[in-house]
Formats: sequence, C-alpha cells, structure tokens
Amino acid sequence: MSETLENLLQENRQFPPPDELAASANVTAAAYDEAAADRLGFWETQARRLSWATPWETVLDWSNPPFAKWFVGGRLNVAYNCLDRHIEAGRGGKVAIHWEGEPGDTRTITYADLHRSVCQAANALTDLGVTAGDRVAIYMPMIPEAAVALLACARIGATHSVVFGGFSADALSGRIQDASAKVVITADGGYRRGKPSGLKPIVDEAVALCPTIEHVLVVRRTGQEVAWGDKDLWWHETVEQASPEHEAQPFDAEHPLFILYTSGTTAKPKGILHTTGGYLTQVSYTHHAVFDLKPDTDVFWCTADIGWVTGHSYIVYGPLSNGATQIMYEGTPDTPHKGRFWEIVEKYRATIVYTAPTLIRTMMKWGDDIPAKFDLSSLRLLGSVGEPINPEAWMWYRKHIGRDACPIVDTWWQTETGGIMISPLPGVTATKPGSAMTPLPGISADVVDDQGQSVPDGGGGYLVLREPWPSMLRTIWGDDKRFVDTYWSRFEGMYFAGDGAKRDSDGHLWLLGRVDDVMLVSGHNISTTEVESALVSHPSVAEAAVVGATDPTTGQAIVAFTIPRGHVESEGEAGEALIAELRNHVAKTLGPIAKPRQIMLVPELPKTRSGKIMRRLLRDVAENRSLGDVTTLQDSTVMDLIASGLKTGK
Ligand code: 6R9
Repeated sequence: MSETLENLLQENRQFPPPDELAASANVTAAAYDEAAADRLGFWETQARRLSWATPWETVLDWSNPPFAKWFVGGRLNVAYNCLDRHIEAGRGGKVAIHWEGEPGDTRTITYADLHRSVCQAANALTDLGVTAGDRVAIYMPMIPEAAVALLACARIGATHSVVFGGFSADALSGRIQDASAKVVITADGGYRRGKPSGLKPIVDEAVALCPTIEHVLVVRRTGQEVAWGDKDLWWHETVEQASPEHEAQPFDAEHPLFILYTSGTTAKPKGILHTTGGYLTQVSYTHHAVFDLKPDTDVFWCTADIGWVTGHSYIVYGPLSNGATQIMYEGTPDTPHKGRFWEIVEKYRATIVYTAPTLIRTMMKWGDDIPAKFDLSSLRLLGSVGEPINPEAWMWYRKHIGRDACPIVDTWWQTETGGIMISPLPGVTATKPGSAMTPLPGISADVVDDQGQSVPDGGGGYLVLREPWPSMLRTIWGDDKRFVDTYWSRFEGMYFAGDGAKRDSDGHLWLLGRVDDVMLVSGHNISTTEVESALVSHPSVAEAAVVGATDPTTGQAIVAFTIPRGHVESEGEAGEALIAELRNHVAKTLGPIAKPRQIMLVPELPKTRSGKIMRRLLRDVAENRSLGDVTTLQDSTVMDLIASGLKTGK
C-alpha cells in the first residue's frame, strides 16, 4: 500500500453501560490495570478458572517465536472442563442446550444428558480405533450431535476438523486429505429453508477420494434415503449403544485440539491449528468477560454455525466451560417466517444474543415491524462478530432488538486468534456505534504504518498484535513456513492480521476490512467499510458492498452494489433517482473523492457461509470478468440474480 489508509467517517455518538449492569459486571476496569501490570500473571489467573489435572510449570515459552507454548507442563481435559466438573458441582440437571430444529421439533439437553452422550461417543470412537492425536472430520448440520462430536473428540484427545455442512465434496475431500483424517462424522442431511438437504451423498463423493478414511459415522436426522457402503455406521447403532461410562484422561496443554480451515481468497485453504490449555483459557475467560455470562440466570444464544470458529469458541467451548444455558438453532432465519429468530428469543427468554452484521442488515431490509411483533424484553446484552458493523446497523440493532437498553459488544477476532481480542467490556466501556473500541485485558493490539510504527490517535494503518496470546494459532497444519510467511513476516516481531484499522482521536479502534479490499482512488486509499457505512446510513439502504474496479483515469473507481430496504421503490425511474441520490449522499458524507462511479441496485450480495461479503466476486462483475472460485458461496444462485437484475447508474 502506497500510503496509510485515509479515515473519512466521523462518529460522535457514545453509549455508557447501563448502571445496573456496570454494578454487577463479571469484569470491571480493574482487569485492564491488572493485565497491564502483569500480563502473564493475568492469564495465569484466568487459566485457574479451569480445572487442571497437573498445574503448569511455565506460563509462556516464547523462546522460539512465533511458535508459542502456553501453560507448559500443564495437563487438562477439555471435555471434563465443559461437562464433568459441572456435574460434580451438582449442576447436572441444568439445561445446557435448548435445541430448536428448523421444522419446529425441539430437544432440551441437560449437562448430565450431554455428558452421557459425549461419553458414549468417546467410547464408540475408541472402539473404532480412534486414539489421541488422530484426526476426525466433522461435517454436520446444526444438531446437538455436532456439539457431542466435538466434545467426544476432545475427550479422547482426537483432533477434530469441522467442515461447514454444505461445502462441496471437493472442499470436504481436500480438507480430509490435508489432515489425513481417519473418521468422518456426518448426518443423512439437515433442514435448510424448509427442506431436508442431503449431506451423506456429498460425504460419499468426498470419501471416495480419501483412502485414509476408515469409518463414516452417520446421524439420522432427516430420515432421507442414503446409499450405504461398508465404511458406513449409523450413530444410533454404535454411539447410542455404547457404554455411558468413560473416564476422561488429561492431555498436555499443547495437545492439538482442532484444525479449522480458513478459505483465504485464492490460495489453498489454511488449516489453522489450535491446542488445548491456552485455547480453553481464553475462550472461557472472554465468554465470561465480554458477555458478562451469569450461568444461573442467562440464556445465551450464539447464532453461528458450528462450522465457523465462532461456533467452536462461543457455542461449544466457551459457554459449556462456563456452565451456561444456551440456545442452538438448526435452520435459517426466514423459515417458516422472517420473525423466526425473534420468536426463538421470546420462546426461550434469551438474555444474550451474539450474531453477525450480515444478519442485522438482513433484518433491516426485512423491516422494523418484524421484530416489533415479538417480546424481546428478556434481552440484556447484544454482540456482533464477523465483519465491521456499520454504525447505522449498530443503531438499528440497539433500537429494534435491544430496545435502546442493551449494551452492544462488537467483537473483533479471527479463526487464527481463537477467541475474542478487541471488544468493549459491557460493564465498563462507553461504546461508539461501529467501533470495536479497545483490546481486551491481556491483549496487545496496535495499529501501525507501512514501517511498523504505531500510528498516533487519529491515524490509520494495519492491525497487528504485538504480544502472543493464549488462544493464538500454533501453526498452519503441516506448513510451519506458510505460518511464518503469512502472519509473521510483514512486520518484524508482530502478528499481521490482514485487516486495516484506524485509531480515533480518543484512541479507540475501528476495523476497516481486509487490506486486500482497500481501494486506491486517484492516489488515495479508501476503505470499503467506510463507503459501505456511508451508504447504509441512508434510510433507503439495507446493505451495501463496495469494490474498487480498474479505471483508466483514477486507477481504481468505486463501484457499489446496494440492497434497498424492503419498503423502498427501486424500479425504473425511481431506481435511477435513488442511485443519483445515493451517489450524492456518499459524496456529502465522506467527501467527493469517495463518490462511487457506479451504483447497482441488487436483490442480494454474495456471501460466505459465515456471512462475509465476497467482494472478490463483485470485483469480477464490476470489471466484466468471468467469476472466480465460487465454492465457498453460501448460495450459488446469488451471482445469477445479481447479473440478471443489474440496474446500473452512472
Ligand atoms: C471470528 C471470525 C476473521 C475476519 C477478520 C476481520 C473480520 C471479524 C470483526 C471483523 C470487523 C469485527 N471480522 N470480526 N471485522 N469487526 N467485529 O469472523 O473469524 O471467519 O476467521 O474471520 O473477519 O476481517 O480478519 P474468521
């Protein structure tokens, strides 16, 4: 990048924490001081929230950077920490999971129930020859058995590799081969958009290319017909017949817990490796601190899929290690109607919701009247993750979901960081719409310029992490060199996150999207996030994605794809008028340099399964190229919709 990022957007609104929450918050401002005085001592205190079979000797071994070892010599079992210890404390009858299937079937699972299933699955996997250190692939819908599968692997020390249900056979087989997995756990299918969709046929196709797979364990969810081969075993005939007695053995703090692949833009997916003690310490602590989780009264709901790191850390390991009661939902937010999420909040009296900006913007598009139909008064805290949240989406979330009373925690982190890194603390921080605010206690995040120098308040640049953290990735599976090259070579001695960021005049952090997406217009760096946020601040716009397209005069020109809100007339002349108005609105909000060359009104945007906008594909459209790799798209018909419905304005 030729010069540092320009910062255009100004935000002056600020919301202090509610008094009642601040008075009883799990974590107070003292945590920042404690961690600043003794960062490693602070993390040791957090590690003591867990139950260790053998205490560690050294908190951090950083003698061979960037290869970290945390809690060296310590031993623990992750599943024991998530299940057995709560039961031993007399909490076995507490609900762990209120599960809601898409068709409306439900299951209530206590900690004792979950423990029983996990022990059975641990015994069944052991009988199938899975031992500590083996890899198990998991390709499942959002059913309780998915959580059981992860925990059973953790219990016996097998390393799980979850692949999003719905990724192609190619994507699945590539990931199985990369990790040489021995077993796949899957289901016949799952429910999505009111229909059973098949998973087993995709597994069959993938496994045909994977000689390392010895067994395929299949949960019956939909009851659809499936082909049956000699590696296949039904879950109900193996796991549910296995003994429910299983004693968890402790593993080394650095034992590999899981691999999770990040897609990247073009290159081969990277198998991000997480280990045991540091990972659990940080996800457990951040779940307790950022969500102010009170296990006796809260009903927590993270709407993520288990195939995304958010599902690993804030459905499985964080909440269960803290003994939380949570909601797990199988399906899509608009099945059978667009109020399904809020109906679920009302039904289970959810107190905390953790979701993604994509979902919030979709709800804005569908209209304010939908959440208004439900009783959301149980909610006391809201969270956001996955992309920068546009200030107007933040305000909408606060008003229409949080009734102007719930603090919002905008949490920045990555598959690679394992747990939340930058976020407000709900009882401490006065939040600003669109800002992730400050690094959590014990985390050293910074914004640096091209030379790796910290930028002053008011400056912009690259987000880096200056010190190792407990839940950091340990390497890329099988490729230490790529680990070093990707994350540790851009700036000497710092982890390079790949995101642009700015630090405002108060020193608060604003995430600006991936640095690969930054646009260079007439010599000025402009972030996609800021132009998108300016568009979303217009009352007619629900969602926007912005890309830089090659332009003969300006180098790159801004091209915006915009989804109008539900009630907005956007056909014919009304559409042309809206486009003209939006171009002027951006110029007025951010300055003439940011005025889009072109705005297209579209019905949908291409997104990954975790809801991130795939700007790369939009750049292909904007530059009239044929589309690149679409295998990680959530809905492959979206690009046709965009191409056929284009209304362009110049
Ligand atoms: C947890 C997760 C990581 C990338 C990350 C950044 C973006 C995530 C964000 C955010 C702005 C936030 N991202 N949270 N950007 N504000 N609160 O999403 O992991 O799927 O690996 O994605 O997501 O660009 O670098 P992952």
